[in-house]
Amino acid sequence: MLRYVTTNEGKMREAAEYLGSDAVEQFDYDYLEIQSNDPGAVAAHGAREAHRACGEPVITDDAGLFVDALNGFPGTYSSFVEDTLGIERVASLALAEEDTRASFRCVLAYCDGDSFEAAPDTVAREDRAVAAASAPEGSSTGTERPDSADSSDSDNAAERGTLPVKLFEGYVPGRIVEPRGDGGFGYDPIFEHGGTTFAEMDADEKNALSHRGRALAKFTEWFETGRDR
Ligand code: ITT
Ligand code: NA
Repeated sequence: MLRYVTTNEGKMREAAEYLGSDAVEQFDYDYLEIQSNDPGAVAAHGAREAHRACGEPVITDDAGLFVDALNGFPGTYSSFVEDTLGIERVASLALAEEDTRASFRCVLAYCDGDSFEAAPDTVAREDRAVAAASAPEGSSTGTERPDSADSSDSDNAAERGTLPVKLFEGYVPGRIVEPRGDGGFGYDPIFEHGGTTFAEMDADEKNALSHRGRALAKFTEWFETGRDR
């Protein structure tokens, strides 16, 4: 069975809603997160570690909120900033700016120990163009590559570096608002898309347009159509 590696119940709810609760189960494993402003690098590193820990096919999910006027803050540090500042203070910082545009990004990393033959670039071109246009410099999303960040932190660096991982990215633009709604999780109450905050949507509505829903759609298409191998 496919394992969704997360300690976050909100992520798991959305993944199970999208993939079906009999197709995926939670692997509540707190992998060591590398420090990087690239969510793809964080997710890829986690997927290798989680696969090595359980031997089953795994997906990791690294996500974050990127506020344009704050140069992409809190980005890959969204979890730490949610715990330290809290979402209201992030909203205050963003709302002090003239430009309140922001985006959510999610990178899913799949690893089952098998290799993938196709070109390793799994991020759709059009999405990348959108992300590049709006994301701050230096935060461009990864596709699979030899992880330089992986090579120094483990005595199994060589093996870890060769375990193939496939990445799927989702991106959604929006803007920061005062908190509204009590659904969803994390930064959902302060993120508005099309006049509605993510916390005002149910999981189904959010999946239809969210960063995670878009990444899950790409994963599903690949997973169900031969996996390029
Ligand atoms: P795992 O690493 O165990 O999956 P986490 O919550 O630490 O759980 P991240 O490292 O990816 O996950 O941190 C993501 C942060 O962004 C965290 O503060 C989440 O609450 C927030 N976040 C992620 N996806 C979100 C979403 O769809 N809506 C609102 N906030 C989200
Ligand atoms: Na995390």
